[in-house]
Amino acid sequence: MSLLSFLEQHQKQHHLPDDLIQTAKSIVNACTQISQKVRLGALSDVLGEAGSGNIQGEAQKKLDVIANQIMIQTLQNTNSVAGLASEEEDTFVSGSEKGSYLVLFDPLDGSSNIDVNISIGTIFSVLPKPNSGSLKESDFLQSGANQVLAGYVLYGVQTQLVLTFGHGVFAFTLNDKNEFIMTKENITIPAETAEFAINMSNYRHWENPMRDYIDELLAGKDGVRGKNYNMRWVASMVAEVHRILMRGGVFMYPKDHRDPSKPGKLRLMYEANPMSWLITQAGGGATNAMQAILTIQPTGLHQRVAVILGSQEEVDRVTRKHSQG
Ligand code: P6P
Repeated sequence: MSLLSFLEQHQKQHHLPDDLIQTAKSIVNACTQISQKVRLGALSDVLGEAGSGNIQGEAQKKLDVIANQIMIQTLQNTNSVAGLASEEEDTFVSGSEKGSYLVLFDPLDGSSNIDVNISIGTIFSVLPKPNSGSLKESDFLQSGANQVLAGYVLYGVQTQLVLTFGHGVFAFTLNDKNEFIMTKENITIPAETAEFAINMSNYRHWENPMRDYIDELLAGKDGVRGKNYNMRWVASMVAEVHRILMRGGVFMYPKDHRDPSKPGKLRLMYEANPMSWLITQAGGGATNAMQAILTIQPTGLHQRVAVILGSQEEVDRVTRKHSQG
């Protein structure tokens, strides 16, 4: 089934507004354009540094800037989109006065992987515009529970779109005609897993409950967990989340002591919230080690958060260890 046929059927089945479907199509259109840039790499002069930085204090890659421009230009020309917020923009960008939706995105997540041809992705989150009248930043500061659409496009071995409107998680693969065709439906995650993803080089910076949890995994079948675990770390959240949706696992980017002002590395609004909604829609769990991520009331567009997400049994164990202190 094509994405267009799926959207038509899903809209009828779940009474989704026309404007939301239009917003989804516009996001996918932008990501298809990004995919065409990404896949050519050096052949289209899109690799390397842009020579600029963003509000996160990060050096931008050329593709970060290109992907951001494609998302903004496409969404600003979409009547249903009232405004957008990007990881690469200091504040929000206004869209159509007639728009009903706010689109928040990380245009290209995993940028450190671009020049070495490892999977990267675009992450998006859609919220309803809460008030009539002129848009303000506080309109974006809604908890993840308010999302009406979320997903990502993974530019990997295949280009895959994964999304949810709150009625299950669906995956689509881009074909040689640049059309997305559904390849998985109603994706679910196993509650148990033997695979974890974390950047182990930060071990010395973690709080004790996180170290204790990881020590248990490393002890394998000789320890309290009674089974051996495998580890993966791609340094691209989209690739990690996709792997977990395909075969289970747990992904962690915990709070650490390197910068006490930052409760984590990942951004709540356009990384943690959309990915947490996908994972929970697929039957998994997602917390900041203390509370469900989707219940966090945002205080800033670019605020960071600790992220523990994936197979429910592991997320529960990490969260329990932190609540016991
Ligand atoms: P580290 C990419 O920069 C990102 O935001 C996520 O996609 C990824 O999971 C994480 O940071 C990687 O962080 O510290 O391992 O480079």
